[in-house]
Amino acid sequence: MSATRLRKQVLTAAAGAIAAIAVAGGACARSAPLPPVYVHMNGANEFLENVVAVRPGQPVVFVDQDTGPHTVVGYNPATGATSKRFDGAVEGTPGPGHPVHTYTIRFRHAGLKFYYCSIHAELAHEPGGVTSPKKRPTVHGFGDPMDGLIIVTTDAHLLASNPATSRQRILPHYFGG
Ligand SMILES: [Cu+2]
Repeated sequence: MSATRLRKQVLTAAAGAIAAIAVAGGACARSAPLPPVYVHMNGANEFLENVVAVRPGQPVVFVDQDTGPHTVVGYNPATGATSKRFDGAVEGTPGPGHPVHTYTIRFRHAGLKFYYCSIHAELAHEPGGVTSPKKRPTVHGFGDPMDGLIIVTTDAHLLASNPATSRQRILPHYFGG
């Protein structure tokens, strides 16, 4: 075998090995996706886990275990503008034994993602220039506006602070559970 041909074979083998490592690395990354963080609506016109922390790219799954529909709309407290991308809606479920509806969103960058349900809350301009959700006057029985906050972060302490229910897709004792 000539030296040139030998070198070519070695290079080909090396390239193959590098490609195999790249494929294995990709497969490894895909085989361990970030588990979703769940936010539940289960009958009180509130987001049960109204503050959660997630990693960039980690899915947040809103689960409607209520009979009624809800929306999940991002807004900017500084400007009052609502988000075009963070704009979800979930249908209610008729009762036990029926499937639940969900809405999933991921955020690429770290930051604070405020949201509210436009059915049960409305945005109001506050003194000082901030906008925050208020309970809709037409919604009875609940004092708090239906809103929440997603903290997108890589901070391990924040990520470990999520309530235990945020790791469960379906909570028992509610519709769909
Ligand atoms: Cu709602």
